[in-house]
This record gives sequence, structure tokens and C-alpha cells, in this order.
Amino acid sequence: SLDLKSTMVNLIPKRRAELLEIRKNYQNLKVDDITIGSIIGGMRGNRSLLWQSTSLDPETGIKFQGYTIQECQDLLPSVSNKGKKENFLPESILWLLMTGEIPTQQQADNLSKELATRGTKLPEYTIKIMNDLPKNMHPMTQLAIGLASMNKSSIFGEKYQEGSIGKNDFWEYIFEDVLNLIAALPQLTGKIYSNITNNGEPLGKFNENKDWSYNICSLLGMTNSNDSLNTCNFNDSQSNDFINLMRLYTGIHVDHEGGNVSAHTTHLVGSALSDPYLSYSSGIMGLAGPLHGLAAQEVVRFLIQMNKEISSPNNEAEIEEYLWKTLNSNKVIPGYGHAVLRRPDPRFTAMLDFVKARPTEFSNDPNVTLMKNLSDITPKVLLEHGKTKNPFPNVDSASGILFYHYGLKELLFFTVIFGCSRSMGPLTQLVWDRIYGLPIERPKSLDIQQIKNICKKT
Ligand code: FAM
Repeated sequence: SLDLKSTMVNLIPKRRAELLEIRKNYQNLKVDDITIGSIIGGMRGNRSLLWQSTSLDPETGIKFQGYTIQECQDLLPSVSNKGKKENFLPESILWLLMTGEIPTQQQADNLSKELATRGTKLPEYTIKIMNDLPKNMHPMTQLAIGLASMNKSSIFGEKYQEGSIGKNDFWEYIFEDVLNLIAALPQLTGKIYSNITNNGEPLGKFNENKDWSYNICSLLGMTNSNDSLNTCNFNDSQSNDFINLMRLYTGIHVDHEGGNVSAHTTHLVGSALSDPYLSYSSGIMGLAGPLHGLAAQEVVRFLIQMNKEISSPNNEAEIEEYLWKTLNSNKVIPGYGHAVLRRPDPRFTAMLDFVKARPTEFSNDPNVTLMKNLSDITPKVLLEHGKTKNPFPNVDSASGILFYHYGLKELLFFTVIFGCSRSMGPLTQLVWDRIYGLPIERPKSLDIQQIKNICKKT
């Protein structure tokens, strides 16, 4: 089928039967051991969540329905009718996440058009709320508020209140809400950026004939087309590069399996049958934390500060000294390490490849130069330091500084763009949670006395 919903409808019976079969035959099969260490250590490594669309391998990194980032770049459709290859569309990866199948160009184009049609306007009450927020309010708070406000138009919420739908049909209304939510994100993001940089006045126009990432860029005022209202200084190639950076960034941040804070939160809140707007708004609150989505901003601050204190971004000895100074004052090196990955993050490599493909654009940017040099020097220092399980760069090492290069200087805002992208994975899962009819999550907690009793017994 050429549209996403009918494709899903065709998949559902087989997938439901598959899960039913597993539940029937293997209900009591043991998967993992829970240790005292994992209870007090953030449940690291406990294999205890069902997550359909992505899986993170410590060595090879993220796989989207089994496809690596490189395979996605080779196989997923980009914008059609372009002579030269553009980055694949996040819409293509959304199709892949939802269905497990690589979309055809036509399917990707249809989904792109569907999102543009659904995303033409924000609800009036959301616009009013966004207008009334303090213009200097944290952008992630604005995003969470904007999303939560839209639960007023949740189709699932309305049908549930009416009592008119049965459990087997929940997914269909969740699906509608999910597509409407994802479609609204370019407008909401543009509104937040205009609040923090332009006193709430629009910076660009929504173009129904363009893709989702293009509309994020145009609403930020960051294309050189007529859709951007401010005087952006991009030439044609910079404008096109920035749109492709947005497609790349929002294409590779969609999901990082189920246990990370934003994904898990969305899934957990959704398990109470809170609608997708409330569930993802909660996920956004988690993404706002400095150890999660806010890390990209920390990296930019770190790079700028280091560049102020060293004589050149190519001075290896001074860079090393700066890193040791940071570590010795008990701070982390932002953009390095990962809870699961044990190799350089392939998402980082994809961003670095974007830089390498545009040497004239980036060679005179001292921050980008320092970012590249750090990726060689920091792992050596972190290894010698000896604490970090993964001394390699994660995606946040590169992403923020590239936005900064093109003129996005509001560091707190980067995570909003992360939030646009991250909607796709966790909300896909929310649709599948309801297809599978998964129950409310309710792990058992233990107090210290109960833990001590368990310890005494051994
Ligand atoms: N610099 C210095 N020390 C680090 C470090 C870094 N980049 N990464 C880890 N460590 C330390 C860590 O603080 C811990 O020390 P203590 O034993 O004293 O508590 C030790 O090394 C072992 O930690 P780990 O097991 O290697 O990492 P965790 O799984 O506990 O934490 C991170 C993972 C990502 C929170 C951690 O590596 C970190 O704080 N990195 C810097 C912040 C960052 O880049 N976050 C972005 C994560 C990104 F992928 C995302 O979610 N967007």
C-alpha cells in the first residue's frame, strides 16, 4: 500500500499473533538476573523492555529495524526530483520504524506530504499559550508545555472519554495523534525559536509542498528561500547544506532503543493510556537533562571556552592539558562516553562525514577544527584516566557545533531540535504498545531494609 496506515493495518494480524504465541509458550522463560548492583545502578543492562524498532549494539551502534546508519544512507529515499543525492528524509526512517520495511520513493513522498498536510497549522489555543509564555522561558519547557497543551485535541483522548472504542482499536487513534504530533513539530519549534530570538514574531512560513526538515529550517528563518522571512545570509549551497544537515540530524536521532530516558519515559507514561501528547511531553522533560539531550549544548560551551584558553585548536599539548584540568576538577568531558556504546558512535561518524564532505565551508571554523581534533585526543586521555567505560565520542560531540557554525547560537535551543527527531522512535513504539495491548508498567521497588535483608540471606 502507498500510505502508512493501510500498510500498518496489513502488518498487524501477523505481528499480534507472533506476540501471542511467544506469550503462550514462553511466559516463564528466564531472560536475565537482577542484581543488587543493577537496582542501585540505574538498571544498567537489565533486559526487561519490549522495544520494536531499534536496537543498540555496544560495538556497532544503533540499528534501525536491523539497518545501520550507513545502510539507511544507502537505502532510504531522500527528497525526490533532485539531480544530486540529498540526505535521506526523516519521513523515510519513520516509515521504516513503523513498518520494518524500507519505503519506496512514492511511499516516502506520500508520508512527507501527509505530514505537511497535517502540520499546516497549530491549534489556536496552543498558539495563544505559546504567545503568553515568558519569551526567555527555557525552550524545552516551552516545548513540553506546547505539546501537553495539544492533548486538548487528542483523538484518542476524546474517543476514550466517550467510551466508544475497544482495546483492539486503541492503536488506530494513537496512530492519528502520533502523526498529528510529529506533523506539528516544525511549527511548534519555529514558534519557540521566534519566542526566544524574535519576540514571538514569525521567522518563516510553512510550505505545504516541502518536507518536514525543510519546514523546520524555513520556520527558523534559516533558508535563503522566500519561506524564510528574516535576512538569512546563506548562499544557495549553504542553504541547501543546512537543510541537509537538518535531515541528517533529525534522521539519525530518531531513536536509540527503549531504555534511554526520553524513550522509556514516553513508553512508561503511555502505558497508563495517557495520550501521545502527554506521553511525549513527559519524554521531552527527560530529554532536557544535561546527561541526556542537553549534552550537545554542553559540548558547544566546552569547545568555545577551550578555544579561549588555548593558543590554537591544533595545539595538541594544550588540548591535553585542558582535558586533564577538566577531569582533575571532577568534571566530565561532555560528548564522550555512553551508557551502552563501547565504540565511537556511528551517529558521530555520520556528522563528521558531513564536515569532511564540505572542507571549504568548515576549514576556517576553529570550533569545528577543535571538535575534530578532540575526537583523536580525548579517547587517549580518557583511557589513561581509566574510569570511563567508553572513551569515544558520542553524537553530541559534533551536532551542536555544526548548528552553531550555521548561525544557531541559542545553545539551549539545540535540544528542541533533538526533541523533534526523537519523537519518531518512542511514538512509533507507543503505536506498537497499543497494537500489542501491553499493560501498564509497574516494576516492584525495594527499600533499603528489604535490600539489606536480601544481602544478609547470602
Ligand atoms: N568524562 C569524564 N568521566 C566520565 C565520562 C566523561 N565523558 N563518561 C563517564 N565518566 C565517568 C563516570 O562519571 C563514572 O565515574 P564515577 O565512577 O566516578 O561515577 C565512570 O566514568 C563510569 O561511567 P560509565 O559507566 O562509563 O558511564 P555511565 O553509563 O555512568 O554514563 C554518560 C554515561 C553518557 C552519562 C557519561 O559517559 C557522561 O556523563 N558523559 C558526558 C556527558 C554526555 O556526553 N552525555 C551524552 C550522552 C548521549 F549519548 C545522549 O544521551 N545524548
